[in-house]
Order: sequence, then structure tokens, then C-alpha cells
Amino acid sequence: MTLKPFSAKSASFCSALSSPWRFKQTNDEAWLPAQVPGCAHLDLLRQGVISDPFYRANEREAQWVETRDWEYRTEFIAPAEWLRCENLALEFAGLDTFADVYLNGELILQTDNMFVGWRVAVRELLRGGQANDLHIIFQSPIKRTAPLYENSRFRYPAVNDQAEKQVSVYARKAPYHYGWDWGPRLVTSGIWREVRVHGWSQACLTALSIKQLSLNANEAHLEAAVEITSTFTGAAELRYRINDATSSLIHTTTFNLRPGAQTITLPITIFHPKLWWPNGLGGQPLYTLEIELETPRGGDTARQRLGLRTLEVVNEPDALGESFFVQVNGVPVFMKGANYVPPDSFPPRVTRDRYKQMFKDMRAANYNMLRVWGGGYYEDDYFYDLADENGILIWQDFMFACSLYPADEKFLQNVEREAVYNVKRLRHHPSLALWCGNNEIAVAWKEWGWQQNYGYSEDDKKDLEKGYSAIFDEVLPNAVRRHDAGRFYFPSSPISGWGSPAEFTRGDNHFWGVWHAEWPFEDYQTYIPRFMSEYGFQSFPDVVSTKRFATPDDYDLFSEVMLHHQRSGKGNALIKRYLDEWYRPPKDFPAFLFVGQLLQAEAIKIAIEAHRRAKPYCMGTLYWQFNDCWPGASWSSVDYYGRWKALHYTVAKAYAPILVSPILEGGRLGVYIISDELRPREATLKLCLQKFTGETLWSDEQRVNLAANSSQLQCDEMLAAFSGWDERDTFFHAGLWDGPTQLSANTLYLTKPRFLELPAAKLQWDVKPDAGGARITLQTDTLAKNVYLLLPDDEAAQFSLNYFDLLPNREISVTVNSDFTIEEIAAKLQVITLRDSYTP
Ligand code: BMA
Repeated sequence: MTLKPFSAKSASFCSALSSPWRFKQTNDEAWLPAQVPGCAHLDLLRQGVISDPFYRANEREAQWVETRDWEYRTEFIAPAEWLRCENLALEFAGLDTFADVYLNGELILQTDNMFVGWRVAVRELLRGGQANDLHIIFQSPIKRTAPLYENSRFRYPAVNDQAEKQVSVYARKAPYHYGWDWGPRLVTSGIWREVRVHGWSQACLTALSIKQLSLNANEAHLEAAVEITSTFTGAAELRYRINDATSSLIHTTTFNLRPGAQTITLPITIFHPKLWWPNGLGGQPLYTLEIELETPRGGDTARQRLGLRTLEVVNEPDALGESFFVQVNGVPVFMKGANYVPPDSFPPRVTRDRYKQMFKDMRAANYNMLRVWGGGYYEDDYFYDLADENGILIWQDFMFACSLYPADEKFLQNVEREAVYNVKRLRHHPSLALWCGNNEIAVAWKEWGWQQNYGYSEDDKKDLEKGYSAIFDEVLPNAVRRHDAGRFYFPSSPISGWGSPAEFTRGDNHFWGVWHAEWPFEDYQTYIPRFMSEYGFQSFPDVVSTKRFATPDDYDLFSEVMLHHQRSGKGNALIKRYLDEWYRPPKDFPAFLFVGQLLQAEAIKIAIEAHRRAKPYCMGTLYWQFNDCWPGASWSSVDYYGRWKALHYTVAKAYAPILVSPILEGGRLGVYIISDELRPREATLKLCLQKFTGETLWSDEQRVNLAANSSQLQCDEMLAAFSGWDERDTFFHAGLWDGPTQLSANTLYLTKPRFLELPAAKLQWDVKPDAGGARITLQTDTLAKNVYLLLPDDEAAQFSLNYFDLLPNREISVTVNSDFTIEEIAAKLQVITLRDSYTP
């Protein structure tokens, strides 16, 4: 059905300022071309002044940029359309960070927070018919905050700030810019989000909030609060409609406007509402509310999308401790996902295509939640639109992580402005699940030794605790209460630490026993919390990605470049230590990169399956971390260039709606079936114990009833009851089938890979054309463990499956997208197995 257009009488507009920009360092004479949105580093890179800071150790040579002041300038002619408006505002969606903004020589704005958007009325200052000069001077964030650091009574902990003088806490600027344990230090300055011009006459729409009053199968009742700013007194008309392809009913209301700000409330009813569900449980229908305000000589228009669902975070004492789970449309939903860090050290170069691809990657791996972690920035509107469309619930941290912060009046006001701005910007997204005050500050204060290591006096401690409380118990929750009432807020993630088993009964947990404390992978099966919001294990990018930032001379785990691209202190040594325990020594560096990824995937597979088996005691698993801001060693499952690591392929399987999970514990072989589906179903469970050569020692087939939304132990056998097996050459396989459709399959080895006697499999494959690439069909006689496919010269090639085990006498089909011809693919395709990583 076609919708009638609105009358479109209002002459308001909002458009990006598109005139060309120039930039320079304040002390320089010459202006150079700039790109806006952008930042000084990106402009310097384009001008050839600095070299790619991601390549080898170039980052070091770019450090001077953070200590300089940068100026940006553009000239623009105001078109007649603008000048017809009674009011014109310049809107800066993001200035990074300490900016003085001049229009035609007049100072119109001073900023100190990269996380907020700014709006300045400029009608009086704009010149008609001649060029207007917009000039922005960014003061170095380091120099600007240095006096605060120097004059402070004490040092604030900022454990990831990679400078000697840790000034990051004084600036409301993305913390990771100052360095993190997975990223470089590149402290940017610039116009990092769009500059727009908004023009209107008499009245404009400044904000919109939609409250869902009730929701049932027949009707949804909503209330929209429309904030209006007016320069006019008299009658106005407001027309609005909800678009959902079946209805286009326009409602009209008239009222009197007075000068200043006012709010109009609109009742909205949606009949037969379609519910929004997280990925995996249903669709993501979205409605659009369109509003048009009309006054005799002006007005404005606005639109906002919405989704209908109920969502509660249930965090309360229960018989087992303290729950932490998400309930959507009345159903407790197990959360599967990861932690998200900024996808680039330079945010303005993240394109829409990149965002789209990231959400495709999350969906392909069966995510239903992503935690936007507090050391980056509040993401772009487009990011949250994609979360809505893809059913990815967003756990939104406020941008505070692993540090303590000042809490003087000025700082608190700045934080309040930031919180209100972002809460109002993001609250309408159906994907928004919760707000969290900060990352790890509460546990750090108690358990990371800050109180001793920083030499605080008792008075210092009291002040720091008071300051903490002012931000996380007052300013932030008040902003949520006032502008997003009803949404769950909690001050700090995690709620519990991992020092004692009792902690694992309460709330969410970041379990870093594995990795930071060097505990064994098996501990993931012991330390299971009510909700696991962080845990992880590192790997390097694969060889195709590594050659983009390093040369073959750097191909050594302890080379200068590989150490430079590892920012977690003892990271490379840790990878090696765990690798030695689990795998045979890789024969060379490319083989190490391959096996290092298997190691990471192994660790996280153990954890995810343990968490899912423990449902509903445990109701969520978010591994650290989905993505990267640069190429290097990290806990990510998708590397900086967008290439899936072995981990991402493993996660896709481990997060499938139905999972069969075999486990060997003390000689008992248990097979669990976990279903996230909301309906029960029947299936066939096929089990077998096989030699690597293909000989079947035992097999079984049974019909099983899968209860909805559950984890059940389906089968429990003593391994010793079977004969003929040897842990070095035997595997256990479990497959769950619905007729010819495989719902889940899983292979369990009886010992660590390094003890396996892997046969020299005769792997054969053929390559046939397939839409946009090729289909590769592989066969083997004996077990081929961890088949790794790669097209070394095609950095964008993505295989539908990779790093998989091909079982004896089986066949598997894999598709790959590639720009190569089919002949090139066939000729260049490399097929490697785990056995090849240690045999010459
Ligand atoms: C967690 C995160 C990050 C960090 C990661 C790996 O604590 O919150 O601060 O990058 O661990 O150490």
C-alpha cells in the first residue's frame, strides 16, 4: 500500500555542511586539504606527513600529533533556502575534543566532550551573498589536561593509558585513544562526526520520546512526548502517523504554541502489534513514527523508528544467589554474544559498509547480544539502527573503564550533559537492553590493589569513593531515570569478582582466571557465573592479515614488531605457554599463526559450551572480544581487516540455537542438548566412538525430546565400558538430526591435540563455480583435523566454513567469495591441516 505524503509545507531543513575543509597545525603557515568528518591523523596520513601508524612500529613516529593544536577551516555561502528561515543552527554531531569554534571571527562555541553533539544558533552571524568563515581550533588534549594532572592532590589510576603522565581521565574523550591492552596509542583531534545546518521558522522539533504504556496481542498503547522549541505565539497543527505498511492513518492535533520550550503528548495505538524479538527467536518488525509540525509560516518534521517488545533485566536475590538474566516478551533469553570495542583507532573512517558487515558477522555467528564496552565511545546512530534490524540486543556501557575519575562540579556537569545527550539519542532503539555505568571500576577498587599501590591516605580514599559514587550512583542513574525511565541501570560490570567460588553465584562476572591468571582452560567448566560478561583468550590475525602490517623479517613471536602489536604485557609469552600445553610446536611462524587461532578457538569453545550447559543457572555468555581497532594480537574473533579467525567459525557453531555438547569428566561421557528454541521438538541423536582411521567402535541412535529453552543431560556413559579405544587415535562424535537436517554436531577428543596421533589423511577436493566465487568439495579417507583453507592473495576471500575437522570417509562443501576466476581459485587455494603445522 502506498502512503500519502505529508503536506510538506514546512520549510525546515537539516543538511550536512558540504563545503571543502582545510587544516593545519596552529604553528604552521600552510593550510592543507582536509576531510570532514575526520581527524588530524587521517589528514596527515593522506598528505603523506605521517606513515600508516598500523604498519610495523610506525605508531611511534606518529606520537607527536597528540601534543599539537590543530585548526580546521571552511568557507561556505548560505543558499537562499537557508536565509528564508527565521532560525538557523549549526549542529556539530561530534568534536574531538577541546574545540573553540569561530563563525565569521566570533567565538560561538567552546567544547570539552567528544561524546556530545552541540547546537548553536547562528542566524544573526550568517552573511547572505558572501562567504562565511567557520574556523575550529582544537587544543591538544594532552596539553589541555596537563595542568589538571600536575596540580592534582593524587594520581587517578588509569592502567591502560600508555603514557608516563596518565592524563586521560581528565578528558571526556574515548579512553582507548590513549592506549589499551589490545590497541595502540593514537590520541586524535578533529571534527569526528558530521557538521549540519538546521533551519526552521517559528517552531522546531527538538526531541521525541516514545513510552510503551502497554502491549498485548491485540493492541499496543504508546505515548509520544514531542519537545518543541518555538519563537512564535499562536495556533499550530501537528500531524503524525505510524507507518507499518498496513496503516497510514494520519492523526491531527491542534494546540497553542508559546515562545520557548514545550512538550506535546500524543497517544498512539497500534492494533495487532507485531513483536520485535532478538535474533534467533523471531523477526524484527519496526514501525516508524512520522511527525509534521505546522505553523502559519513554518514548522518542522521528524521521524523515529520503534519496535514493540517488553524487556526486563532480572537481577535479584534468588535461591541460588543473585540472578542476572534478560527477559524479552516474557521469555527468559540466554544471551550469546561478545564485547565490542571501537572498530578503528580512527572512528571517522568506519564506513556504513563496515558497520553492515560487522552486524552480518554477528548474525552469522548467532549472536543476540553485544556489549558496547565503556572504554570506547557511544556508537553512531547507524550502528544502533543495524542492531534494531538484526535483533542484536545492546548492552550499553557509559564511557568509563578501568580508571578513577575526577568528580569536581565542572566534571560532573560535563558527565551529566554527556549522559543526557546519549540517553536521549539512543533510548528509542528496541535493541537497547540496559545501561551500565562503567567497566570494572568497582572490582578494581576492591581487588586490583589500587588502594595500596597509589599510596592514598584515608582522606584520599574517602574522596575517591565519594567521587565514584557521585558519577555512578547519582549522575548517571539520574539521567537514565529522568530520560529513559524503566530501563535497567547498574553502576559497574562485573557485579562479582572471581576471587572465590561464592562470587560465582551473584550477578555478572568477568572471569580472567584463564589468560591473566594463567589458569587452565578446563577452569572454564568450574567457574561458571550467573552471567558471564567477559572472558577471553588471545590470538594473532592469520597469515593473510599479518602480512599487511608486518614483513617476513618480523615473523617471530618475540620480534620487535610482533611485540609492538601485542599490548597485553606478557601476552606473547602467555600464548606460547598455553600453546605448548595444548599443541605440538608449530614448524614456522605462519604455522604458529594458524595453531594459535586453533588454541584460542579451543579455549572459548570450552567456555561457551560450559556456560550453555549450565542454563538456566547461567543465562549469558559474552566473550571478550568481537573485533579490533587495529591489526595485532588480541582476544578478537574477527580481525581488524574483517577476516574471521578460527574462533568466529567456532562461535557460530557453539551459539547455534540447538547445541549438542559432549563432555568427558572423570571418565564419564555426558552428552548435553541445549535448546534456545521456544517450542519443544523431537530429534534423533546419533553417537559414535570412532578411530581416526574410520573404524567404528561403538554407535548408538536414539529419539530425543528437546524441551523448549532448556539444557538437558541426554546420555551419560562410562568411557571405560567401551573397548578398543586409545585416547590418541579415537574420537567421540555426537550429531543431532531432524530428518535429513543436521541441527548440531560436535566432536570430542579424549585428550589434548598435542597427544593425538593424527594420520596423514588423503584429502581431495574439487573446485566448482558458485555464485560470486567457488564451491569447494573436500573428501578424506581418515580424520583430517582442522582443515584450513586459504587464498593467500585474496584478502577479502571469506570461506563459509574453515578450520573444521573432516571426519573419516566424509565429504564437506565450503563456499568462498572471491574476485579470482575459478581457475585462479583452484590454482591458488591452499589446504592445510593441523598435522601439516608440525610435520616438515
Ligand atoms: C577486560 C576489559 C578490558 C581489557 C580486557 C582484556 O578487563 O574490560 O579492559 O581489554 O579485559 O584484558
